[in-house]
Amino acid sequence: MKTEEILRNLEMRHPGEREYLQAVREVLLSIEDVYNEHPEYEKAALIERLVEPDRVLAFRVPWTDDSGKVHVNLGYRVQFNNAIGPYKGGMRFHASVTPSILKFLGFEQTFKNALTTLPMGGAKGGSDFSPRGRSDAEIMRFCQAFMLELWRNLGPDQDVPAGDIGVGAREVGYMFGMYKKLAREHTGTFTGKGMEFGGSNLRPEATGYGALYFVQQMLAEKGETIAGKTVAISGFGNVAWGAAQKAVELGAKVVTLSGPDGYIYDPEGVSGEKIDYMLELRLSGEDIVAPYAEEFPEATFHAGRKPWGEKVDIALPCATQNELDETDARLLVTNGVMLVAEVSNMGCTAEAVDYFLEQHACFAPGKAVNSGGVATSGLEMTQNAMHLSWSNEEVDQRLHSIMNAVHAQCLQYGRQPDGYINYVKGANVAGFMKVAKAMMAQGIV
Ligand code: 2IT
Repeated sequence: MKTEEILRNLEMRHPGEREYLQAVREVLLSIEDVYNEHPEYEKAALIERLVEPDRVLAFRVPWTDDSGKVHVNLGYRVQFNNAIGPYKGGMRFHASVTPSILKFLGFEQTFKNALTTLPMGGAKGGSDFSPRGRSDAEIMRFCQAFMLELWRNLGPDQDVPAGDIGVGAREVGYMFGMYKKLAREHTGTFTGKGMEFGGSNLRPEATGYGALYFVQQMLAEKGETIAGKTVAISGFGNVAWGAAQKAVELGAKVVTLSGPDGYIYDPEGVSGEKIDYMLELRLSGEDIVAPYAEEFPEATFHAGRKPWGEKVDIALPCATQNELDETDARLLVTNGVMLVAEVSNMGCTAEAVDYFLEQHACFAPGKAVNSGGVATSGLEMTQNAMHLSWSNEEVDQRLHSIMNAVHAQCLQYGRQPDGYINYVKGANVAGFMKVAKAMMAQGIV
């Protein structure tokens, strides 16, 4: 593959789109070997077609705040690839959202969704709107204005959004409500819906639970179990919450959480009411973790710092992209970390990932580890299409077997001749092969 040439051309077309170029580079380097075994891919310009989104919808979103002031935000939907199913992926509302970030997320989503074994294409969307400090009424008006523009491009067999950072059940509810009114249909066009109107049991917990099921598999490969291990978690949102719950349930001790303001270290472990308190922290809308140490004085707050300097057995980045860099990776390895699993999308910088792989550390990438979230969204789509609802146990059992299948695919393509499991390569090659075969079968479109 002319990897460097493809990347250079991409960089010329999309200068400065750092996160997008980072995600594409990682995948292309991983798949070089298998790609070279298929000369027909080159003739079909498969890579050139795969790295560009099918389309990017961009629009302005005008809305009025509680004082009557009008604001204009930017809204996007990146419909990346629908070779294996309808476009599927979350919406992110955060001040940092740019086309580059949504393109990286849509690209990652395409491979992640392929790994889930379910028929879902890849997409991502969102806005640079920040829900921080906004009232419920303001958030509703923003969601409605956003949908007014986007609704025609969505549908249960077309494009099915869900949540991501800044978009939870409340925002999905407001967006779905407006969609339903405009489209005059009640279908599964969003996932992560409320339980009363088509949501799936366990969807809120699924990303974190699935990540821990995946971690259990990684540990089992090493002849280890999670019971008694100490765990550093970053973030305190929906994903961190589910991960903390399941880690504690499996007998581990979660000692950190973090926010944009710093991290908390709790030597007694984040469990029970402390996990419920994470929901309160989130509801405050302030996006800070410091109040945890006031509520639970045994914990200490470390302003402006990340939790990766703590000595732990397992590190689970659960906050956002590029939150763990090479310095952090070196610290973790020096402190004897046994396993690092990205639960956030592209949680580690490219340099951190390279370092983990060089060190033969037990490391797995977000597109495999966090795929339980979108997989359960896929289960929500199935339930909606069948007009029924599965029990907690049924969804959990399906989620569990999907995570085992994702892990098995990583082993199939990631096991190196020396026995080391390169999960990055495994996930990228497995996801790529499925999408590539579907694209080849469907001709030049
Ligand atoms: O990054 C992700 O996989 C998500 N935010 C969930 C996407 C989904 O459609 O459930």
